[in-house]
Amino acid sequence: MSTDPIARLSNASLANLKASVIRPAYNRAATSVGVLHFGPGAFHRGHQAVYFDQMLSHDPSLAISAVSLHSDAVRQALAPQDGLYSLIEREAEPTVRVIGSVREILTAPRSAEAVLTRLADPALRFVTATVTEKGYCLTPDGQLDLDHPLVIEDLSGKGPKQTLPGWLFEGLRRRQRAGLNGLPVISCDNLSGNGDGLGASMVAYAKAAGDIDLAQWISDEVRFPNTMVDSITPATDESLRAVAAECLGVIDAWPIQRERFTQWVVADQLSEADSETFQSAGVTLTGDVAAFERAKLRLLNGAHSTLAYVGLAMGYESVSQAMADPRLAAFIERMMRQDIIPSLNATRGLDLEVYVGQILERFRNPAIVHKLSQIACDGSQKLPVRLLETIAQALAKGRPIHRLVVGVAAWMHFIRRQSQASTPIIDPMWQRLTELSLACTGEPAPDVGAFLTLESVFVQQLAANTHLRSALETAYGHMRDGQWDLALPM
Ligand code: CS2
Repeated sequence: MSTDPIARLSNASLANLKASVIRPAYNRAATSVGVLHFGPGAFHRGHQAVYFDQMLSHDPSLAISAVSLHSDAVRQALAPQDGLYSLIEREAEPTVRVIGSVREILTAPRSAEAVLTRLADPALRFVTATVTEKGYCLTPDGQLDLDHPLVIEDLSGKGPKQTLPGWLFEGLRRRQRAGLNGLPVISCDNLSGNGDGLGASMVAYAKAAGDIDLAQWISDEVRFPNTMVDSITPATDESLRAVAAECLGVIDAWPIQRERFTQWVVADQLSEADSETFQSAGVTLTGDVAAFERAKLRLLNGAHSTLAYVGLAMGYESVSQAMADPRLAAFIERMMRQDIIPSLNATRGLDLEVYVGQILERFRNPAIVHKLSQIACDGSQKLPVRLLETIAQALAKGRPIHRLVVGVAAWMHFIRRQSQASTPIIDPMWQRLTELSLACTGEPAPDVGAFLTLESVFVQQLAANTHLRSALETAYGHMRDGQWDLALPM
């Protein structure tokens, strides 16, 4: 074990780490880059990069080139560590492992040519992405937003690209012109039909760029499998860095923490060899991703967002703390079982009632401090797929919505409180949300009416629904008055 207190995690210190640390089970020097990932944030490094770390024992050509679209922070933290970082599974019996799958770290605006060269590398096998919901520049109905300022800039061809579609367009165009094959482009974000949406976006982008031939090539040669991704991954903080230093015996500038549970479901569209490699790492390949994806987005993420906004209003800071409130926990469980499960279809390997129980147990994990404020970010991008689709379906089927609207009403209060306390709203729509909520008075009818004008959150059919408006006003009024017994209807 290194006794040098300032030693960093690196190839050189790997052999001297504490014996309890799990190290890469393959020879890193013998690996080569076969995956380019856009958006190497905490979730990627706690999820797909860990799966590829396991795959590397099976196929050494699947190391990762991690490409940040904007921030240089990941490169600054991990380049001195030869791309190595630690993953701490926060359970009653924690484990610490060093992940070696990231071999190259690029920050796109600084290394545009290197990114495009990697995208056009004949040895590249997969492109993956975790750029969060806002990174796809979509309209409310899931199409590429050609009026998005960054998409307009990328299509103008001036300066380095700024969006995922922009970079993918340039890279796929190089592959096509070099006579290379297409390759699987795998979205790993919490979006409904994430692969279908990205594929349609890429064709639309190529057509908007005037390259009809490339649009056809993308349609014919590039696969965009839908996926579902899941592992609760709280943001890294100083306390985690201290835990990592203690466990490793060296400094890791950016350790990752997550729960032990992890799941990656990918549409069965890979080659036989790649399917075997993915399955060797525990990836589920299926023809019915939609069932898994909708269940996860609506049950886990829908409950998460409801817990975040209601829990913050009730003074809680973390998921497990909010779940320790018996009334709130009972409300969340009833909403999941009574209101969300009826909107879903089970499928082989997915028992919805069992799945709800597993999610609630994961939420209660006392070893995980998952901040409600982290989940509360980007609500304008999250609520449509997590709660509003379920509400729309319930309205269409005549099912109750009085529990489902609670998270939406609580989001409205959250935005109003943030604005009126001059606390920054972390959301791509922060300007519009600030303007709108500063005019809110707490009166349910005008306030709810104002939020319902947000067309990129509430599609017209929902915004015009009087039953929804009335249910939101009722919930909003109870919350304003702190009447939680009424605000959390059982
Ligand atoms: C969370 C998700 O921050 C959030 O919005 O709901 O990141 C959640 O932790 C993951 O989807 C779990 O797989």
